Parts: sequence; structure tokens; C-alpha cells
Amino acid sequence: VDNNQLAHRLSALVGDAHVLTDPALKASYETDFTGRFTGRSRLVVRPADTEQVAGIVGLCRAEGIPLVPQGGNTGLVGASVPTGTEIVLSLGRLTEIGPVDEAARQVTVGAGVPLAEVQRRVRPYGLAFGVDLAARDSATIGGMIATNAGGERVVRYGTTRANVAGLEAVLPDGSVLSRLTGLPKDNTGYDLTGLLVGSEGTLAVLTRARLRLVPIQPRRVTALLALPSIEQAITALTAVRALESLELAEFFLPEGLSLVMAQTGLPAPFGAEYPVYLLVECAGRQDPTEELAEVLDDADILDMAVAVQASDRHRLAAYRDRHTESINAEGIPLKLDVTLPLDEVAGFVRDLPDLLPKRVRPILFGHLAEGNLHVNLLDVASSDEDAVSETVLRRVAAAGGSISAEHGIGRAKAHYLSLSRSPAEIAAMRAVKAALDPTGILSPGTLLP
Ligand code: LAC
Ligand code: ZN
Repeated sequence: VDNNQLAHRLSALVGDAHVLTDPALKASYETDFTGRFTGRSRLVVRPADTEQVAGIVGLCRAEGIPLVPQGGNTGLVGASVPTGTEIVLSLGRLTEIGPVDEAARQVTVGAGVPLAEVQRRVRPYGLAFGVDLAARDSATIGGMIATNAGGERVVRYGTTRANVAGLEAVLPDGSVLSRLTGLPKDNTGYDLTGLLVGSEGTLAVLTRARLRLVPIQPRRVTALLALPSIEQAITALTAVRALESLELAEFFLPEGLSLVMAQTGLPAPFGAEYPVYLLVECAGRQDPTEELAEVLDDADILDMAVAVQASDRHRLAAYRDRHTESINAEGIPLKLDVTLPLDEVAGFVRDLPDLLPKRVRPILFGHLAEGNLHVNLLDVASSDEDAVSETVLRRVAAAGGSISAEHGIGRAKAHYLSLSRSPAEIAAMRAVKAALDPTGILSPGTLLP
């Protein structure tokens, strides 16, 4: 079918207003927010519900038209950006939120609901979704599940996988899988929900999710610690991990802090610059300030800012949260997102500059409790990108780490998958892909090259 016929048939399913063929209207769906991944799509289609999604997928399957599902387009590995032959299937209109089940502590939401909207909706019940991340206003639940997003609260609540009780999804043949009861005990065969979490749009189009919720911990303290080294930051982290109330342990370095201050106009947090910064937050039913001070008593802390009021806490958190946007303002970074065993983190940070061409500026920050480093490289010549990525990712793999901690594989890391996965694992993944999507219409080029 040519594009006009396709647009016509899709319009019959979703309405004229929701099939975008005008290049100006399509543009924001064709480039990711860092500007690194960009491509063309045949058109963009915006269904309103599961039935319309099933209709679109069925049509694409019948006509052999590839499609790329897209949520808030905040992904960082190019998994939801088209390359030319696909249509973009935007889930942004699937925004229904069901009643909050207080007894089960669950809620069913549409794939297109932004994270911040879920949090707003469940807050009056004293509940929260356990996953939180800097892109909360745009990132959608469907996209977060497709990437198994991690974020800043993993140390307490786990990744998205641990917070999803069930899914509804459209398979490439147009059939609908629905597992939304959220039963905490349900041993009836393969865990299809678990399989689709982290599948990056390659196995199914996610349409709804049953989310687990956690009680809001009303008393909160945030502290920004200045430390002499990564080793000492890990010692401090080990100390705070003794606390059940620990929700967040994020690190950043002076180079990143300077960019954030320059971009945002925030004042320096301390009178001097220090080698490493660790942002920690504890929350409980009782004020955790005292227990935090207690466990940090022996740590080698050079300076510290502590905040209890929400506005003060948010000001401290901003030094960390605003890293991504501040880096983007400097240029299009080469982004690597790796995990290392904790005892390898300091050595990696020390060795990194020697692995890079001289002019490259590494900006590191991330989730220290998981050994998850966001390696942002500015000023990498485009001819050096592949070599630089491979060198750094090989170093990570050699240290027993993972080449993707939380952003996924997407298109960006597909060629490096074998650094983190064995031939047997990749063969098993290919077999699953072939069984569910035999003609390969879903997100071609993502995850499995
Ligand atoms: C963060 C995103 C980049 O941690 O993963 O801010
Ligand atoms: Zn992150």
C-alpha cells in the first residue's frame, strides 16, 4: 500500500485527526529529546484505546509494514525513533486511570499516562508508585515498562519490573494479552508480564498496566555530602544502607556540578569544590534525620548540607536531577549507561580518561547504590563514536559489569549486546522474537541487530 492508502485505512480506524502525515507535525516524533537519534517515519498514528491499537497492528501485520511504538519519547537509546520505513505508533492518548485499589495497593493505568500523573492521582490515598526518575513529567508508564526503567528509588523499591503486577498488550498478530488482575499469587505458567517488561517494543505493544503502589513515607530528609573520593563515597553508602529508610543514593562529580550551575544559575552548594558528591534521601513514618546522622558518624565527610523542608530538599536534589538537561545544553553527548560491581567503580572512574581521545569531556553521575554510572561524553568526534563506545563498554564488561544498566539496548547498543549476553542467551531471545513476531514488524533493529 502507498502512503495515501495507508493513511486512509488508518484514518478509518482512529479518525483523520490522529493520523499525522505532515512533516512538521511528525517531526517531534522522529527525533529523540537529546537530538542524537533522528529518522523519518511514513506517518504517525495515535490510537485512543487497545482496540484501535489491535486494529493498527493487525493492518501492519497484514501489509508487512514495520512499526515503532512510542511513549513520551524520553528514551536514550533510540528504541522509539523510526529509521525511515516504519510508522510511529504513539501511545500518548492511552491516558485512562482506573480506580485506586487501596486494599491491594494497585491501580490500572493506560500506557500513555506520564509518571508524574500517576503519582498525582494516587497521592491522596497516601500511596506512590515506587519508581521515580528525572523525566517524570514526560516519561510514560508504557515506555518505562518497555525499558524496565530504573531511576532514583531502586535502592528501596527495585526497578520497574518489581512494581508491575500485570500487563495488557497487543501482540504482532493483533491479538490482545490481558493479565490485569494483579493477583499477588498466580503460578499458572510462563510469566508473560515479566517477559514483556524490558522488551523495548520488540515483542508487543503495551497498552495498559496494573501497577503496584507503596505507602508514602511522610517524614523525609535529604543530605548532600561532599567526599574526598569514590572509595569514601562507597564507604558512606555502605553505612547508609544499614537504614531501611534509605530511598536514594546518587553521586555526581565537580565537572557535572559546574555544568549544572552554569546552565541553571543555581548557587554552589558549598564554599569549596570537592572530589565527589553523594545525594542521599531517607524517608519513614518517623523523622529519619537522626538515624541518618548516626550512621554517617564515622564517614569521611568533608562538608554536608541537610534539608527537611520540601522546597529545600528539592533544591539539593536539583544539583543531581538537572544533570541530563545541562549536559544536553552543551552539545549532543555520547551516552553510555553502565553498571559495575561496587568494588570496580573507583577504578573505572580513574581509568576512564585514559580510554578516551584527549578532547573528550566525560561527565559522570548516577545511581551509586547499584553501581550505575551514566557516562556522558561530550565532544566525541562522530568518526570516533563507535571506537569510543566499544572501548568503554569492553572495559565495563571486563570488570564484570553490564553495558546497559537501565536505559536498555535500543538501536544504540544493539551491536554490543554480545558483550553482556552469551550466544545461548541471544539465541533464546531470537527464538522468542521469532515466535511472537515472525515477520519482524515490531521495532526492527532494536535490541537484536
Ligand atoms: C537519570 C537518567 C538519565 O538518571 O537515567 O537521570
Ligand atoms: Zn539514571
